Amino acid sequence: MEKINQNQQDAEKQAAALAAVKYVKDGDVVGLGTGSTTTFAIKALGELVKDGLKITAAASSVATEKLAKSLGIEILDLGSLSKIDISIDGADEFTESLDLIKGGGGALFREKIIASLSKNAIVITDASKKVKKLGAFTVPVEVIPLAYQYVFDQITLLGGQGKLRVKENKTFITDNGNLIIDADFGLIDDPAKLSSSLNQINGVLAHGLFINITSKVIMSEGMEIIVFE
Ligand code: ABF
Repeated sequence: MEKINQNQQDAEKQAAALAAVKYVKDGDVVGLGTGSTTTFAIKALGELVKDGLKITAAASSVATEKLAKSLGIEILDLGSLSKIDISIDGADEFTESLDLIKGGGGALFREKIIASLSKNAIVITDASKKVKKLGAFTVPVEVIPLAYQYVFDQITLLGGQGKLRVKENKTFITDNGNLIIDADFGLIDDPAKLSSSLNQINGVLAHGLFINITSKVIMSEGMEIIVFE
């Protein structure tokens, strides 16, 4: 049963990815996110580039950059860009009001910069990511290492339960050399308020609440594509 579900979920991710790629046109600067759903989109873009699509891209992680380059997609220096035409990225949770939790893969800072620069920030997901209220997925908070304990304590004062992210039995270090605290706030009644509170904590580089950033969410459910905007 498990295998069938995995194949079904991959088919949904691929369908959402192909629907998003249709928005990309010649001359676009494309923001590329991370995660398995976005990987389908990057591979589809690679095929289109092979067939003559003229795009350049900015990558939200070292892994994304490597994959894009291997497919012949020209990568620009994110720090030099003042705008991105369209970005395609995934999410861990989303609501119908386009509030997201992202950062399960640890690339939330560059993902947030790319989405913030994008005229059209598209998020692609399978149906499992849609929620009524954010919060079942913990909120990733990227922390400058020397501020770790201070930020941990501030998260506690905000009512969150923080946990230092560990991967393969080692402390997870982001592409930017920082730590991640995964903060459990329970179901979040006011994501915008929590986002603003987290933004004000000195030592927080970024957090995974994406509020008023996303242009549309393209979700696939079974054979159906549903666009929330
Ligand atoms: C990225 O991809 C992250 O922000 C998010 O955690 C992850 C989702 O991955 P997947 O598409 O594999 O579920 O967008």
